Amino acid sequence: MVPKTAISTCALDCPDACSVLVTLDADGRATRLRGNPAHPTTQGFLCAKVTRYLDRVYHPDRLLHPLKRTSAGFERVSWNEALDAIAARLQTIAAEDGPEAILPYSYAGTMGYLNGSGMDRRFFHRLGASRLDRTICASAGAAGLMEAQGARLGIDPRDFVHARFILVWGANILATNVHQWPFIVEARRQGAKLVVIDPVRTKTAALADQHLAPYPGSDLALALGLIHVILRDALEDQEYLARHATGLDSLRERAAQFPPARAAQLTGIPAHEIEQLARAYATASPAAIRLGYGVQRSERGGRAVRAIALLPALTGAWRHAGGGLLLTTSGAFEINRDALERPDLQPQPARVVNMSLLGDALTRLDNPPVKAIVVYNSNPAAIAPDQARVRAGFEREDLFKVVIEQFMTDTARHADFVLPATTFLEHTDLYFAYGHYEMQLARPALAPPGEARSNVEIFRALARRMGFTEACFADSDEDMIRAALDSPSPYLEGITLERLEREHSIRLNVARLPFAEGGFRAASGKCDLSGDALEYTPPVESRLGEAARDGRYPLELISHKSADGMNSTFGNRAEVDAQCALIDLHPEDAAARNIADGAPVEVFNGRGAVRFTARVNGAVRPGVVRTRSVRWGQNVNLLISQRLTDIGGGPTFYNCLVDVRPCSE
Ligand SMILES: Nc1nc2c(c(=O)[nH]1)N[C@H]1C(S)=C(S)[C@@H](COP(=O)(O)OP(=O)(O)OC[C@H]3O[C@@H](n4cnc5c(=O)[nH]c(N)nc54)[C@H](O)[C@@H]3O)O[C@H]1N2
Ligand SMILES: Nc1nc2c(c(=O)[nH]1)N[C@H]1C(S)=C(S)[C@@H](COP(=O)(O)OP(=O)(O)OC[C@H]3O[C@@H](n4cnc5c(=O)[nH]c(N)nc54)[C@H](O)[C@@H]3O)O[C@H]1N2
Ligand SMILES: [Mo]
Repeated sequence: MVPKTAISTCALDCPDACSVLVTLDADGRATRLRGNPAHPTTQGFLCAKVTRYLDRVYHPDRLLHPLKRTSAGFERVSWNEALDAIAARLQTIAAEDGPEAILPYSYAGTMGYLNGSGMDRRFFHRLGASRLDRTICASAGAAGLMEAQGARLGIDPRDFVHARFILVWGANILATNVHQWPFIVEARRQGAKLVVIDPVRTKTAALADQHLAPYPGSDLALALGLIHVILRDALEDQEYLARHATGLDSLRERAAQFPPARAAQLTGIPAHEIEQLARAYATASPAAIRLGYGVQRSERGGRAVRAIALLPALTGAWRHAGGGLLLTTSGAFEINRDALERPDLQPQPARVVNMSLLGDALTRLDNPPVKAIVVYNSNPAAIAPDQARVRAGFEREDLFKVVIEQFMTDTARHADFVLPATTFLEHTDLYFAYGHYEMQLARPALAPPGEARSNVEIFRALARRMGFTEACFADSDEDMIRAALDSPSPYLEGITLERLEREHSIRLNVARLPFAEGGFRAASGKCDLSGDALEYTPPVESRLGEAARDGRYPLELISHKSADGMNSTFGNRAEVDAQCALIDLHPEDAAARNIADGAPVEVFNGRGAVRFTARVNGAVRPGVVRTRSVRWGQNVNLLISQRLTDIGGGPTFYNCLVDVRPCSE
């Protein structure tokens, strides 16, 4: 018999949002995952971690039944018992402390709308729970991009083939966005030059024509240095600017303060290299910038993104196929959020809690204090900053904890009830993407294992037990998809459930050249160049910042993503864990501390100390150390502060001062 093939969509939090072909045997068991060759960006291949995703689906440690914590450990209970007990406890807390004492906590464990921001949102809105500001990843960059462009749109990833100059800025394409890489390879085959700006010599940086390594969090100064040279040498596109931009004079004033010599002192990149890069970028055409999220995980990150996003407007790069900038495509997915999430169900607008400040929320927040947390699509005990405080919160005996999970994560271990969740291969969902413009629908390819249920089913069932009688709590998956697609946005015109059932993946109606003729959506309708807000002072927690003055923690720590991991999702895999246990030091820093390659070390600052194995190599410059994130258990986030970004309320994972000392095995 010919094996059956199902079409699915990878739901991991990744720009590529791949279309996946699932081979099934006669018993309906999946035997293989492949990239869909018919999908315009997946192009027939998957990353290494998703190629092996079936190991996760069929892993012996998959959670298969609801569990309840008892003094003797976790005990298996029925769904009825678990849901009844959870509903009763939430009702009591809502009655005694007010519903804002209940906090939902979720991020992008799945990028599906239904399981990520569907029935769950309806449930918490109706309950009147605290609302979660989902800042942990991209909110600073989104705020910066919105200030500049007024829209979270960018170059179609496929159009990078047309570029003749590609600037990859704070992005590790080969680790976190591999489906972008073939388009860059093709452009280079046709003569394009590739420059990477990254404090770390990543694999992507090592393969570039040129690698510039600024000090962490100094990108705003670098961008202003580049703008200085472009304006000084009159390399701007005056015609484009006259028609599609405002605020040039104030940008000119700001950039005047950042001559290459000053930018060099602030960023650690030699002045002549700044001059050279500015000229190369501004005179090449088409010139593409692939901006990653690395830049915006720092104290000046939001405004750095804003300044970088001005470059293609300044040079008129947006006019050309393969010119412009890509940070995200997510702004094109203008679904009907109100219909999907139903904020109108709130009894009154509830308070908002910033997810990046979870440690404080669980240990310091008052009026009311958080008395219950319901976690799904996230592993905050591992991934949130200031881990000691987050853990102290989860260890509170008076905090009622519900965790919906596929595996027994750090967070799940703390739970009063653990509920088993399906994977993307086992439930229906509608998917957006942040690295391409395809909307996708995936139906279950596999039956759920054990008693696992989708988030949608779980919140539907909880709503029933709470006595929520609104019709939306009885919506089927199809009802919810139709509600989401029922949007006045021209981008979604003609995209229906029926078409998605047939085609699986449909490109939104976004122009291939989104800003060639203006089309910016900032308040002025133009690209906002004004430089007033683009003031640069070094991040507090950086080598030139206030926190470095006493010299106690002289090293800047970056904890970017691991190629084989997905934040903490694969933290149960030994090889991912082993990678995240390494810390790279420059030979000078290692020698000064008597640290040999392979030695056990402690990385520490005022927030705590974490053990790693030292790697002494050329991955970083002196003064910078690097680890990959995020492993389970005590990890790098113990060292990270809860300080927020300049705009967008994001975390500052990549502005972190530490020192390193040898330790015994
Ligand atoms: N394999 C894999 N893929 C993933 C993920 C994963 O964990 N593993 N995570 C997914 C998620 S949640 C996201 S948000 C995306 C993010 O994907 P990326 O945008 O690639 O994000 P990061 O790995 O955070 O950072 C990218 C690069 O920025 C660099 N960087 C750090 N600080 C600075 C700085 O101050 N300036 C500059 N110029 N560069 C800096 C880092 O060294 C890193 O190489 O990837 C997604 N894809
Ligand atoms: N030091 C440091 N910390 C970081 C980062 C960093 O670069 N450095 N990156 C930050 C970034 S960019 C992000 S986005 C966050 C990510 O942090 P999280 O959003 O917590 O992401 P993951 O660690 O991947 O955890 C997702 C969890 O969701 C579960 N899951 C997946 N699908 C489903 C489902 O359908 N239902 C349910 N109930 N659960 C599901 C998975 O099993 C997994 O445990 O981490 C942040 N933390
Ligand atoms: Mo992220």
